[in-house]
Amino acid sequence: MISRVMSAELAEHAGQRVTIAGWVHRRRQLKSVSFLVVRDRTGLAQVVAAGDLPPEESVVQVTGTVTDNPQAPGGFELVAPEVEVLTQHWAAPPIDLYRPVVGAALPTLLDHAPVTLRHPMLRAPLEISAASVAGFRETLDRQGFTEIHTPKIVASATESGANVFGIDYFGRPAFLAQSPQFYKQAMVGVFERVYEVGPVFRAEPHDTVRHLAQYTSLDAELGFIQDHRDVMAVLREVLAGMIESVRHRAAPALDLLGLALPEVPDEIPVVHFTDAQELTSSDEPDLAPAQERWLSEWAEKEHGSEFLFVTGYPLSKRPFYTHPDPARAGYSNGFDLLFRGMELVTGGQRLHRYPDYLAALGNRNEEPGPYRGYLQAFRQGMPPHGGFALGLERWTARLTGAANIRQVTAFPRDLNRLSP
Ligand code: AMO
Repeated sequence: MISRVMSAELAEHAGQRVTIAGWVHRRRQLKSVSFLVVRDRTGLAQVVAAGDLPPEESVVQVTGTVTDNPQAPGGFELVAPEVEVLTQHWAAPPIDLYRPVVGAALPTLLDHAPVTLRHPMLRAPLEISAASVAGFRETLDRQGFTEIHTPKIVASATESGANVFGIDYFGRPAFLAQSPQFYKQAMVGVFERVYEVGPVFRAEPHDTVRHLAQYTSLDAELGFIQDHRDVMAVLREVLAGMIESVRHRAAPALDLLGLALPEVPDEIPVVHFTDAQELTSSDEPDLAPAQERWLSEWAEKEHGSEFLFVTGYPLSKRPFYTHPDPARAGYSNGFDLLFRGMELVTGGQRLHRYPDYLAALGNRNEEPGPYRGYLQAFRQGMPPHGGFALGLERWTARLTGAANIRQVTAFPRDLNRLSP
């Protein structure tokens, strides 16, 4: 390992001779003096240099004396430097990484993602995303959940067959998993409480600002619940834990983007689907994006909450594994969580008795055959259970105010994009 001090730690080394290493973020050659700004994973460090400076995005190691200068990033800079180029750059970066990104078209940024993601403003959402996942894990670990890893090559669709990618699996038809749904349920029979952070795949036929063909699903599933409200209570804790983790782990990213984190109310407001319809004067069996936006604004106005649960979706609009509402025929114990105008989470209570699964499939004119592997879990006793899935990219987009989910996804996959 190259022995070095990080740019964020310069203050601790005032007056000492230290070595830093990173990328040339910017060079500025003025008449009498030159500056080299070096970027490492913790931030930027200014070097007062002389003579020819290596070009932007070269990798350098600089040894110099730490001196205070209120105008330098972090209030300190390196003087009397020895600059060593570790790796030359081979081409100029497609955009200046030291200028604000305003004006650069999203396709250009995405086409050059391996370089443009180095931009501090484009990197910041990914730091927030990483901190969110750490908070998700931390919260559930504390509550006795076990992390699982389930196959992404599967034999059947879980979330209806329409948007599933088919693949050739050694000559047999197979699918890319749309969700770890069946496996997380099966693993409730093993661990009682499980979660997974992993990629899922959706052959979304439309080019929208909130759909990707591959996204990261934060899934949880737990047994021994009364009904979906127990799942919603766990989700509330998870959201609070994710936000706390972002506050602590991603403070520089929050500062850089000038973001305020949302408050999770002790009780997230809940509206039943039928009331949501009435509020939005709709008789459609599902909520359209415009209705979700309206309901979110309503929750903010009426309840001062940026989060809103919508419960009791019509059973016919939810996947076959959804538990019906025992008190209201035709409605389910499934819920969505809206956050800042968009569906962020889907969850609910599941069926847990084997005959109920056979009946639910029968009602949808589906054969149990393709689900045989899944249904095994229910031939043995399964506790009443439920869970949820949160779309990580949607979360990060809502937190950072990104209008398009692609702005917060390192290498998005969509209808048109397979590279880089
Ligand atoms: P659902 O299909 O609603 O539910 O997905 C759960 C959450 O995943 C996100 N999401 C997406 N994000 C980006 N691109 C997409 N194409 C996309 N599709 C969905 C959303 C959504 O709320 N098995 C159930 C979950 C469960 O009940 O546990 C499921 O997958 O944020």
